[in-house]
Amino acid sequence: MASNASESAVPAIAHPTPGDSFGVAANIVYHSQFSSRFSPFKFEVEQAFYATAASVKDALVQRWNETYKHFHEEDPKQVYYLSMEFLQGRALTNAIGNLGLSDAYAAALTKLGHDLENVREQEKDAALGNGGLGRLASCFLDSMATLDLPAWGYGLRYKYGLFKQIISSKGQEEYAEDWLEKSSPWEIVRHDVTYPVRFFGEVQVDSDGRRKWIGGEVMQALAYDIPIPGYNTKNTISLRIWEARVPAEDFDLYAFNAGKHEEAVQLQLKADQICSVLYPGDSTEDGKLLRLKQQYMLCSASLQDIFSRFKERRGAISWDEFPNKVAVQLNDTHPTLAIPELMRILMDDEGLGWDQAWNITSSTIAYTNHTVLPEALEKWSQVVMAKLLPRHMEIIAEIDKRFQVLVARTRPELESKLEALQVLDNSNPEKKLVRMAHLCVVSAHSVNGVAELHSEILKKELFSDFYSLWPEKFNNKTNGVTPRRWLRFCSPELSAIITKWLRTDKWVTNLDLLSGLREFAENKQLQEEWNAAKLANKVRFADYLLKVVGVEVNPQTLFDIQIKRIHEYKRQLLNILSVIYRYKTIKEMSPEERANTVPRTVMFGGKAFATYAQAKRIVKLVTDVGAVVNNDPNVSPHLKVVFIPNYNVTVAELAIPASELSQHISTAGMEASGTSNMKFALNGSLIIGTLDGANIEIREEIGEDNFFLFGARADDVPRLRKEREQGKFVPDPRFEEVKDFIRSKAFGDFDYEPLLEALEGDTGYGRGDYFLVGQDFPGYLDAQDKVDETYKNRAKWMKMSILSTAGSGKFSSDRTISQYANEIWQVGQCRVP
Ligand code: 4GP
Repeated sequence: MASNASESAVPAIAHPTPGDSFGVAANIVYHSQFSSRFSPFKFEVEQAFYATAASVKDALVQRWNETYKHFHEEDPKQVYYLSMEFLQGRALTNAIGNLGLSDAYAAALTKLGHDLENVREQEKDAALGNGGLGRLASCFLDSMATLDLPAWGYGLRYKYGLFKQIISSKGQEEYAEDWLEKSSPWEIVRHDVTYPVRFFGEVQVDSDGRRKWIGGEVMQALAYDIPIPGYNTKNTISLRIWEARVPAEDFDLYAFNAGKHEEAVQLQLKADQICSVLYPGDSTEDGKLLRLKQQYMLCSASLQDIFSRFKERRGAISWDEFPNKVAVQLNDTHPTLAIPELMRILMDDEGLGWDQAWNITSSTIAYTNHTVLPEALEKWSQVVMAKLLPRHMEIIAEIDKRFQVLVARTRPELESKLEALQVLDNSNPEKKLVRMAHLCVVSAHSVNGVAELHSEILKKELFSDFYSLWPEKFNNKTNGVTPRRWLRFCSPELSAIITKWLRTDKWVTNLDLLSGLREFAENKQLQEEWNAAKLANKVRFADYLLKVVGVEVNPQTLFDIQIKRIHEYKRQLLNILSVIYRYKTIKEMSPEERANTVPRTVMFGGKAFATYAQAKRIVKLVTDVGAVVNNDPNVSPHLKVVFIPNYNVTVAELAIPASELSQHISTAGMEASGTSNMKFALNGSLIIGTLDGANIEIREEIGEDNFFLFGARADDVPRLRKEREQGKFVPDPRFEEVKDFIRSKAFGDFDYEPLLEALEGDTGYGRGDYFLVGQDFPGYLDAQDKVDETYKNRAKWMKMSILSTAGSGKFSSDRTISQYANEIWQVGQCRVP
């Protein structure tokens, strides 16, 4: 019988859909019985979480299907965001918040004998990221969905993420973080979406001269989709993460049955390694190879997916249409292999010539730089690359060759610098390298930095000669953060106050409206409400610290927080040295003088990269100082020092709303942007900081009177470093005093000498205190004094706090993403009706 369209269409399923709290409760109960993996006789909090998540997922999947159906029908240009990291955190609060179902879910759970607060605690953070770049990617997904952009995120599905940080008497220890232990309730495994991914092998030339990459090791990439709902819209997009695996036909059953068990599962083991951890150690050759495999897995699978979608929508393909339908954004250099991979597919698989393939590739690809730190600018060995990806190495070499020709032809005056500019670094014949950032800059149509200062540094320093070649490629996109997660949901009390005073909740999607708070900044009533909300957030965070970290902190003290990756340039060391100075000062005070100080709780959180010894020493110093200070009965009522272990998105969601002062104190010119500075300011936390990254723009927006500024300017840093090297620097006596105090073993006998020496001698970067801690120390202490003075004047502090929030409108990722969409991607809205 001939089938017609209506017979073959998928029938609509009558699901218990969440609407009112009764419907929601019924849906949760349904999932607790039919789709949860716990005993049906119990309905404990963990089961309640999984059933709730499954119920929310119903709503998400429905919207998600409608969204991609709509995209398919409308066929707009789509953007693909490729990133090795997505630091998603928990999803439940955000999902029900964006769906507008928070109240319905809270009420439904109450009916079922549970409490939404406790239920959400059950969720593990999806920690598929390391730091700012990964969290930015997650904020961007939220904004892309909210702005109704036809978009996809692409990443890898690491089994263990980065690592779990445990603080012991040895300092930081790393353990595998098993976020998938009980599986993630949000993922949809897509057995219908798999692609082969090849490694090694060789390049063969056909009789017609076409090059073909064959042989080697072929694995399979399997897609998992995580739905990303927009706020106040049906649009729900996807974060598609790939898992490497081996199809059954590659399992060597003969070898296995012949007793060669290990041999039979070799390929599976290799596949498992690819998706084990984010940033596996790369000090060994194997480690390097593994990282490159991860990067290629991401690029190859994602591009095949993009091609398959492009082809599906276009019968007779005009390849020149490709850039009108596809925009690919590379989140830093980790997905750079997308460039030669796109060239390879277009030339070898689709038969295009070099010029056509190159035009398509460069009009499609855009690159964001997130750091100027030399050690983070990836360089790969040409030998390793040629072995693992022989065809890609050929293409990269050809790109390099053509780049040299172009420079010789158009800019002969640059020829003396050519070696330093080339994609291939052949300066050391023993160690020839590929400069991934140069490959991006040469190939992409857009290169952007993430804050104004950083983008200027890219143009004037890091990529200055490229800038002179292609000024039109370079642009700035100051970062932003999603106001949903970072204010509306993490601080409901403050949000309610904002909505009340602005008489609208439209600020949640139009953050500029926050400026309306300015006129009330001195209003006593608002100040009182503001203060009460901040205090409630402090109490909530203090409860968490007691429960999870086991430290008691007093919510009446000034909450001073520095949370970010531990790095010398971020200068947690400067912070802790000033804390030590404060400790000494308080210790030497009379009881009357002590009573007059502003009591503070100084909190640190962040992970030190597993192989970064100096950063780990900083963690150890903070915890050692905490142990002494917190146990000193004379000082601890006035000063406490807390290291919050295993800093992650969930901790940030508690810490940021509770913070009154936050530290963004990097050496000027080194922090590309920073995004936690934006989250803190948005939540009314005052900033103590340097003129670095986005601090500069934040200060402009909230007003310089509302920012505790100190430190050298980026322009002065090179001269100051030179003077430091030449021995012209005279340290402040207080700086010397603090170092001597550590050397006196006041904080135990751990060997801090390498840390202290780096403030004087060789840091490994060059001679002497490269991060200018000594230089900025006195100015920092002065700024801290100003903080104390200001805090004593509550009305003034509250006014500054309100003005910080009021001035944060610019730092919404909605603004950032609109700029990417209009100025780089040329992608417009596509809203599900
Ligand atoms: C970070 C930068 O360090 C930070 O300043 C910036 O805000 C963030 O990217 C997002 O743009 N870089 C990284 C990294 O996370 O791994 O390079």
